[in-house]
Amino acid sequence: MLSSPSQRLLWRDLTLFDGTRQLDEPMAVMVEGGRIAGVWTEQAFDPALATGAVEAGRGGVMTPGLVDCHTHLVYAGDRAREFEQRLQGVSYEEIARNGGGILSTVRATRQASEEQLIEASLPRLDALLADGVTCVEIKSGYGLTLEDELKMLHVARRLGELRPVRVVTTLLGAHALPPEYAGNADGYIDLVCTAMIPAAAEQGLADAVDVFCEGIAFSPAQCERVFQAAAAHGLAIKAHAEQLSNLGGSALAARYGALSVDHIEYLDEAGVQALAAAGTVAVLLPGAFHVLRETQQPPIDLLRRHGVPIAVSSDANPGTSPICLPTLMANMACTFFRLTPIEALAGMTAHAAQALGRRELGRIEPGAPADLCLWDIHHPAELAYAVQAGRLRQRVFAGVITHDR
Ligand code: DI6
Ligand code: FE
Repeated sequence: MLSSPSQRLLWRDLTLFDGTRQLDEPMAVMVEGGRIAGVWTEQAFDPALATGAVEAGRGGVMTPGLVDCHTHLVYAGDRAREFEQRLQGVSYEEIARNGGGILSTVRATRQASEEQLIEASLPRLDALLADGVTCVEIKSGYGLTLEDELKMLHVARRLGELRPVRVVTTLLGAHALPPEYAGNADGYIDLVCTAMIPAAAEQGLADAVDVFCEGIAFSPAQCERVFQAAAAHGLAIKAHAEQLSNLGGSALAARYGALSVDHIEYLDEAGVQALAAAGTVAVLLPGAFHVLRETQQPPIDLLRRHGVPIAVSSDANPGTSPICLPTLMANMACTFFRLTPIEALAGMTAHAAQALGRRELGRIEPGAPADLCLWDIHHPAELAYAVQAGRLRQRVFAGVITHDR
């Protein structure tokens, strides 16, 4: 059944993962007015509460709607040819230095109209939704001109109007150096700081600003200028850091109060301490680890020891993670990085929401927005254990059932 916003909905006999832990007892959950109205153990549930409510489901595993907190979902073209080159031994960095990689997607994205970008991106968004996503972050970063970056952000916002999903947008102007600025990275950073960030902020098109702090991208000093401009315009800060080498980008971002630092395979203990001190979330992107055949492990034990919240995300993008199956990311976070299934699920719900500065999401508790998934499985760990599309029985967005099998 699909429901209407005015209906009070009730689920009984649930195995519940609430965003941080699995509850021991069978649970009941009620939703009303777009929010979670109540969460009870079956034992404590008063049948009088069911009066006037529609029983929407019985049994199964309920989790918060998944939050995919790091994607590059909007782009044109594909990079299948580059995939073939990499299989023959050409490295990601070599391809980038020869004008391919991110810049090949930039060429295709600059040529695409907003309508064409929407048409290209919707199937990817639909794949995320079919696997339980109710909130997705979408970055720009394949335009690299003022106009094309704003075009990408505008498309991201429009995707959120076309589908029942919360879209959080991030300006990633400092993703790669566009060919027009070859040899003048500081000049390009000027453009990011004095044109892109002010325009995106003024037009309400970006919730956050991100950078790629890496040898093949921008230096810590250049990223710092971007952080200063973002802060001056009241935008949150995120960073792609320590993905291919350790430049100290994570600690720098943390000093600027970053919501998250992402990738972090090469992060060291000083960096982990900086995250802990700042309350910055560490976002793991196992899809990129997999596609790049990376062997450097992110410092999971150090993150645990210092109490840094760990999120897991798809990094859906045409180069390093052309994968739109979030539950596969939970599986890979466990198999590659030895997260427990519950850590991986927290990483795709409560901690992912924190990485977006949206702490009200990713949790099942009274008062929270009612974004929920009901899965046809027996135990939450199955979401990470098995790799299988189609396990989503119901998807609830803002208190309304938008998918029912
Ligand atoms: N790191 C990544 O893994 C993606 N961006 C980034 O800064 C890759 C983007 C791409 O190759 O298109
Ligand atoms: Fe990324």
